[in-house]
Amino acid sequence: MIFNVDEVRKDFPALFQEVYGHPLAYLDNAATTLKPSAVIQAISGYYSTINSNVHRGVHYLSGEATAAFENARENVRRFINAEHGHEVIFTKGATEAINLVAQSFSATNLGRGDEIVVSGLEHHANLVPWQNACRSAGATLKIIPFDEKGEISAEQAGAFLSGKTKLLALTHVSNSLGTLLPVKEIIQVAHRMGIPVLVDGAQGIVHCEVDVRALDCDFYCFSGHKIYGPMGIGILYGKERWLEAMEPYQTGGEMIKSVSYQHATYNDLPYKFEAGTPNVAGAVGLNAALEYMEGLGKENIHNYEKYLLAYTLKALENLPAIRIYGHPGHGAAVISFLMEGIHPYDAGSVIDRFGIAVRTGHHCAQPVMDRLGIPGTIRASLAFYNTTEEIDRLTAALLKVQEMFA
Ligand code: 7TS
Repeated sequence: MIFNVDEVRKDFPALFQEVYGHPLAYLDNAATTLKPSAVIQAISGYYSTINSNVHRGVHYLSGEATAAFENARENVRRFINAEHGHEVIFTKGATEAINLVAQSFSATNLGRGDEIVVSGLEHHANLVPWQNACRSAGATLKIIPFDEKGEISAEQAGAFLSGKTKLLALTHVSNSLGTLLPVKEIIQVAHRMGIPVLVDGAQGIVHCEVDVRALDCDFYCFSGHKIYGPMGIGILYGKERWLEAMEPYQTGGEMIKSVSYQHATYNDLPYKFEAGTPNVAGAVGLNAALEYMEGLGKENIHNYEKYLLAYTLKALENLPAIRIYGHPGHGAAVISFLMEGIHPYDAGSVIDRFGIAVRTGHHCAQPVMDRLGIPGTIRASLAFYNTTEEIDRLTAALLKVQEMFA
């Protein structure tokens, strides 16, 4: 394997700490990833020198801040292969990006009797905003159920679309079960019916090669902090024609062209959707994260993650009385499981004492857990800095849990 994980780990200072006397094994990457030094230095460098507002002053540092911010936008554009830089909107995260579309798109496109369709696998961030949009418009929210493997086929998805559907919103990769949805095929089905599609890429951008033009999605969003960048910055990609036709999400400074006491005209894309002082340090940090990933090679990263996922699944499958939820065959590096007769919270607290960070609970996907008839799961989510030794420590801890609760 070309990927030298021991070398890569040196780039992540947070890995070198002890928790309860054990070296940290961080397996909660779907919640947020650790940051490489390059990102930490980029943020610190921004505040140590440039630290100016964008698009405003004529002074030197303001120009530097604007250049850094717009350079970050251009690199995000390239990273996801968007056609135009102005199709890339900075938000504070995936949640804000989805709320932006749910409010602005719905304001002009959603009416009484219309329908929004989402998948049954969604994180609350791609469900609750649509519940609200439908309630406000008098529209109906329809849910595409997932099968017992946690999967949804393009055919199943298509059956829920109709002439009433105004938008389909679905996740690229499920954060609770790890399922990788066939989004490209689903988008083709929706487009044949003239229905735009929003893809929640909060997990997908991390584990998949994302090309928004090849996918032909109408919207794609993600959070910086899940892709080794800082918290408080995220991206909404939208096709120009949709963004042009949408109302601003928030109003105030930056997003205007001219203002009188009674009226305002709005700025062009992307600024129309970026009211107020943006998170410039966040954009600079995100840019550093994307450059860092490209330096390692996205393909190398994804291959190593696949290897680690296969290793983890095998290790877990070999343990007694364990049930894995979701279908590992079409999964990304997120594994949800339960141990027979043991509540996930009990297991999680014991595992924590071994310095192993996993998430337990409903993973902000309560309807998924309801559908499975379980209170929650234990979730191990992997990143390219994790090792097989850490997985071995996890399985040893799980055996301990079983011993304790036997
Ligand atoms: N969509 C998906 C698929 C997610 O996994 C998350 C966060 C979000 C949206 C929201 O992202 P945010 O950055 O705006 O909060 N998922 C998780 C998780 O799985 N554990 O903690 C956060």
